[in-house]
Amino acid sequence: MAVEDPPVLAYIGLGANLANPEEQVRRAIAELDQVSASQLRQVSPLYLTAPLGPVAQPDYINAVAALETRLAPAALLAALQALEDRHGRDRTGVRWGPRTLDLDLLLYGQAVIAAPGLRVPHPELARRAFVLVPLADLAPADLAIPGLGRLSELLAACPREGLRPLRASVPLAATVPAPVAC
Ligand code: A4P
Ligand code: MG
Repeated sequence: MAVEDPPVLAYIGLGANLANPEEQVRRAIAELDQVSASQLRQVSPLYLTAPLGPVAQPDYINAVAALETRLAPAALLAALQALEDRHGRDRTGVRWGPRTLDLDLLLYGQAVIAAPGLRVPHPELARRAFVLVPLADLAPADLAIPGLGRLSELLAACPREGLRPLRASVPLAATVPAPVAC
């Protein structure tokens, strides 16, 4: 297994909307710290977000974690997919359909990767408030997102619709029917 030296700071997007999503995400956060050659550095608050996708499905719980890792990108993706599998992830459904756990490699340091099975920065990152808002909870506002601009600029261009901190008292569906993509 390839090993980076010095370690790289990667940002991981977590999403779940099936089988007790909050528990799925909280457990996955603890499990990220167990990924080999990696240490969990920071975790955003959890957000309740309106689903983005082609089918009707429950609201999501989303968060972002900062993981310091010595794994190479492909090895890190494999570890994330193994973790999804342990959460019963069913990959046979429609793209952007409901899932027990989704772990996306959003950023891997300043790397730009365009391999068939791995694209970094994550291709949808700039269009998703449910990624940008929790990412901005952790990362500096002037973080450069390779090829896309500064985090603060992406955030300013993306309406904060369709998400709210998990503990907000009003149910999301009652107030935020709008899509979460921008
Ligand atoms: N892949 C390529 N690049 C990456 C990357 N940077 N990180 C490949 C992770 N995977 C990457 O992913 C499909 C393939 O993408 C993988 O085999 C991997 O090699 P998947 O997780 O199996 O399938 P998916 O998640 O349905 O597809 P995709 O295109 O990754 O979807 P997204 O972008 O993950 O979106 N609505 C809300 N509110 N919150 C959400 O979290 N998530 C999605 C899924 C849809 N709607 C959502 C949310
Ligand atoms: Mg995914």
